[in-house]
Amino acid sequence: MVCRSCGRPDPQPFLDLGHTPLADALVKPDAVGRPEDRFPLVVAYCPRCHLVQITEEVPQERLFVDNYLYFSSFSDIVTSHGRAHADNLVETRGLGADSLVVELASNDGYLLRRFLDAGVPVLGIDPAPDQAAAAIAQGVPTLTEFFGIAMAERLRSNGTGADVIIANNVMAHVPDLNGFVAGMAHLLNEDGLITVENPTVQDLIDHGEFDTVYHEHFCYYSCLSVDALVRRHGLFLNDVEYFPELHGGTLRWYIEKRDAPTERLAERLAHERQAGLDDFAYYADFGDRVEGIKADLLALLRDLADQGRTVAGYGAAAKGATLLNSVGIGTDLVAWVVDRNTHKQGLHMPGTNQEIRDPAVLLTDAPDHVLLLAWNHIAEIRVQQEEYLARGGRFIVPVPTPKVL
Ligand code: JHZ
Ligand code: ZN
Repeated sequence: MVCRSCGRPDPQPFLDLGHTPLADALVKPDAVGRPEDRFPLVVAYCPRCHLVQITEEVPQERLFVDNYLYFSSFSDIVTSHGRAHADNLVETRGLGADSLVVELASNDGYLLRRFLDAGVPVLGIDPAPDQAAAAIAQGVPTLTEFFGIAMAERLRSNGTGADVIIANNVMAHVPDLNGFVAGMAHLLNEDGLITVENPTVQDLIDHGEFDTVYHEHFCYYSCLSVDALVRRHGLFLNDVEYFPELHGGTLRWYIEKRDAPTERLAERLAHERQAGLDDFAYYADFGDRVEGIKADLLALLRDLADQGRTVAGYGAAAKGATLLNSVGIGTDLVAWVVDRNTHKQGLHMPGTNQEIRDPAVLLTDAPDHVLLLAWNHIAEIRVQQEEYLARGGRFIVPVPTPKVL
C-alpha cells in the first residue's frame, strides 16, 4: 500500500492485532455462531509525513452504513464538550442568521442543534442512515451521504459556502484523506474556520490504547501529520487544544486558509518532535508492549474465573470489540456486556458473542467485577454505577495496565 496522506510506498508496520471482525458489526441473536468476516488489523507509520495508519481498507459502506449503531447522544461528557465548543464558536466567530455551519459526520445532530438554537443555520452530512434520520427528526437538515471533494463541488455550485466546518471523529474514518481535506478546502469560505477533533496517536502509544485501533479508524493523528496533510490543500494548521480526558486524549485542530500559527501550536509541534513522533523508533516497540498488556489482562481474567468470580463488561464500544477479539476474551471470561445505547441492546459482540444488556442488570445480576471496555467514559460510568460500587462491585480497567480498581 501507499501512505493515505503523502503517497509514499510501504509505511512501516509496528503493530499486528491479527484478523478481527468489524468492531461495530454487532451480531443479531439468530446469527450468533455463524462465521463472521474478519480482516487483518495492522498499524504502520509513514516516515515521510508521520501519519500512522492501518494497512487494510474495508469498504466504507460496510463500516458506516451497514453496521453502525454509534449514537453520540449516549455520552453526556461528549455532548457537553461539543455544546461548549458550539457556544464558543458562536461567540468568537460572531455567527448569526447569515452564517453557515457545516458538520461532517454530524451523527444524531446533537451538536448542530445547539447552533440552530442560537439562530445559526446549519447543514449536517452523515452517511449513517439511522443517525441522520434522528438528526432530521429533531430539525437538523442533514444529507445522508459520504463527504468528499465531489460533494463539496456540488454544494459550491449550488451556492453553498461554509463559515465554519466541524469534523469531530471523522478524519480518522476516511480512506480518501486527500479527497476529504480537498473537499473541506473547497467548501470553506475565504475567512472561514475548520475545527477537527481526533484522539491523538501520542496518547494511543504512551497509554497503550491499542484497543482504539479498528477498521473504522484508518488514521491516527498528530499535529505533525495534520500539518503536512492540510498544507497540501492550501490550508494551514494554526492552533490546537488538548483534552486529555476525552476518548483517551483528544486534540482539536484549528485550520484556516491564512497562515497564522499560534504560540500554542508551535509548542505542541515542538513537544511532538521532542517525544519522537517523527521517528519510527518511537513506535517500534509498541507491538511488544501491547503483547504484554494482552497477556496481563488474560492472566487477570483467568485468575478471577479460577476463583469463581463473575465478570461482565461495560460498553459495547468499538474499542471493546478490538480488546475482546485481540486478547481472546470469550464468554467464559466475560459473560455479557452492558451498554446504555438502546440500539445495541439485545445484539451480541462481534467475534466473541457476549450478549449486550441494559446497564440496570449490573444491580440485579450483580457480577463481582466489571471490565470497563469503554474505559474512556470512566468518570461518567462511575457516577452512574455508584450503587453497584457501593454494594462491593469492582471495576477493572484494561489499559494502560490491566488492573482491578
Ligand atoms: P465509545 C466510537 O468508538 C465510534 P467507541 C467512532 N468510530 C469513534 O471514532 C469514537 O467513538 C470516537 C456506551 N455508554 O464512545 C455508549 C454507556 O453505555 O467509547 C457506547 O455504545 N454508558 C465514531 O464505540 C459505548 O458505551 C455510558 O455512560 O469505542 C462507548 O463507546 C457512556 C458514557 C457510554 O466509543
Ligand atoms: Zn505519508
